[in-house]
Amino acid sequence: MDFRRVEGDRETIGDYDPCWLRYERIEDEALAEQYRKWCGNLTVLGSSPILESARDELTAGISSLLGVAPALSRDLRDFPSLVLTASAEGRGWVDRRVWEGLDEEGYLLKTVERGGDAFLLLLGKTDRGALYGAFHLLRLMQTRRPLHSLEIVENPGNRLRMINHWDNLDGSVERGYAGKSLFFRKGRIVRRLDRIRDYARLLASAGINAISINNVNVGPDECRLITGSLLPDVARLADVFRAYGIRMFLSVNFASPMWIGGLSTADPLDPEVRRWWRERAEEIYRHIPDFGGFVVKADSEHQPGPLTYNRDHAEGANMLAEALRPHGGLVVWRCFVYNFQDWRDRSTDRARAAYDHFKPLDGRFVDNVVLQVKNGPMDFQVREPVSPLFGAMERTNQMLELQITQEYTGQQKDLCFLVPQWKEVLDFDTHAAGKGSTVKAIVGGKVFPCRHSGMAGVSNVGDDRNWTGHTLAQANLYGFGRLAWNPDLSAEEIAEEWVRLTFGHDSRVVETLRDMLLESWRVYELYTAPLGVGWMVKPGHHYGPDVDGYEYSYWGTYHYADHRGIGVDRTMKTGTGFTGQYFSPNRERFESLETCPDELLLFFHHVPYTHRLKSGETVIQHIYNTHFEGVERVEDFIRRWTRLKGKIDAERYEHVLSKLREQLENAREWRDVINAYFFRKSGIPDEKGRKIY
Ligand code: GCV
Repeated sequence: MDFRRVEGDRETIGDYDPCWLRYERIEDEALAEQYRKWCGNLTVLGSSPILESARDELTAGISSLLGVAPALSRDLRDFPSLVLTASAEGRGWVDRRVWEGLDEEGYLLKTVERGGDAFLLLLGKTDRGALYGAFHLLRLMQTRRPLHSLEIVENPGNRLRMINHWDNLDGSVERGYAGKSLFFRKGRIVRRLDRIRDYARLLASAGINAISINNVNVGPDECRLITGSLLPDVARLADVFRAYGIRMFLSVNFASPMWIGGLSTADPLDPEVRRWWRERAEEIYRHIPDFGGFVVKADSEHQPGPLTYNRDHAEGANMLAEALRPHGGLVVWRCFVYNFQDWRDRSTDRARAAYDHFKPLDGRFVDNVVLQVKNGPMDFQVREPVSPLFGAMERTNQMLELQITQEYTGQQKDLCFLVPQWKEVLDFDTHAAGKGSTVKAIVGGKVFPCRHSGMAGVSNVGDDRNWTGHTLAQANLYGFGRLAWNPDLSAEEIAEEWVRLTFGHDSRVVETLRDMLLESWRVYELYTAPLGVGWMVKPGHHYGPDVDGYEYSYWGTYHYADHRGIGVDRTMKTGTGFTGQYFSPNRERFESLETCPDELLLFFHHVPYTHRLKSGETVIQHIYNTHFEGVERVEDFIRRWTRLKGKIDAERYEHVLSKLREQLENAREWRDVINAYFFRKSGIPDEKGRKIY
């Protein structure tokens, strides 16, 4: 495949996939002609690096889609057909209320009548809005939508729309399944920035506005990122992202004052420590004036933190926030903390940990701290309930953390489109402030008056030619960005949009791929851990089945399967009391066996294998049925995919086919291991008499 593209006056030759920014030539000449009328003369009013990016994107996209480059001008007297601006002149063409209704990153796409003529106005509230509007216009053409009579007003649903990388300075990526880091190689920052620029384009086109580039597990080497030794290079990366409206963040190690500052303590109340962080912040901002802030994993999985000094998370986070505050920076403090529980106590429940640690601190964090909460109380399992922390801290900024990289969901070998899962999370009603307090409303800042909130996704990107290991996993990156911009989009809309942008408009291709994506999370769940119990993965790398392979508990196993039954009793009545962390009526719904949803049954309850689900099946029969079905569904994916032969370029066709075959092997292994384990444990045969290995 030739990925040579002309972008504005620059030519980028990337030996890598353009993903959803392919801009393939529109073959319907009549439609192309209509588009040319609107895109032939582009006038740009104003100038800034971001506006230039928007202009370059329009120029490149239009040239590629329509076969002619727009004539560029800076003067309205040149009879533009398209005006790109965020300037006062643009405001004159719109209703005052519309203008005032635009958020900082919002935009308007509107057909404006002028003296018997008409032109298309692309007006951003700021330059960033104009850039998002440019991508929107290109998307309209890529998806073959009409451009006449437009009146589109868009504001982002989340203020922070962030990507978290878990990249290490040596070039490796923790939980990365797509090659090496895009940013780092052998202890240094990469020199060539053209691929980074294309990455920034991809992210901005999906609506992302913030990025942290290094792993939250920050080693001594990575501490250098906030020192003069690497900051000039970090600043080069920040420049590239800035031109696409993306602010740079760095993950920091709480013990940095000791590791690289020569201090004997990292106690957040120590004046020397505070001074050290203030000086670090000053130096960072000298290099990167719009630096976003720090992402911090503290007192979690061997990372140091304030608890060592008998200080709590609020004292730790506030100390860093104080250093960043004069510069407008944020502290993104992660709530993935489950250390300091007494694991020898058999009633200890990791699911309780984040809430137990953080809820008592509500109101104690300063307003440039945001707590970043994983979607579930455990760790990105194929199915878990929503974390009860959402909405539980009404005086604290909160954001949602999702995992785009597929650590527990097939590692970009298996197809698993995660947008349907994320939709369930976003639409979950916490009832924190009564009915309608959905997660999306909370992290969108609409329920409690928080200054900073939004969504972060752990990146699934590496330097593989197709960026994401599995080409179809690009849909997860795209889907995360689109949902962060607009959490009300449906999974169906996002899937179809991504397929059209990435694979074109052949109806068989669109339908097959869209449906495969939409089914894939459920299919993955069918052949892996059943009914919300989670894990059952091989320890360490977390791919493939190992029912007792849970490595995080003192007692080894956690699912409590014996010859009678399985599941974790997290009820208030007889279990760990975790259900009590939810607001009513969720608390009662999960507490009761009668109302607990089937798919989460084993997360909340310990039941005999003969327990009947709402579906009418027993638990054991459900396990057998789903595991046989999971394999059949992957076989069906392969059949459906092979019918697309000839309709998709050979490279991507063969690549996906080989991934699906690998997935089938994995699904078979899961089926056999899980079914055999539970047959032996329960002694109950499959009522359909199928062979269990
Ligand atoms: C970056 C899980 C992963 C770890 C990851 C951790 C986290 O435990 O297995 O690799 O560490 O989550 O989110 O901090």
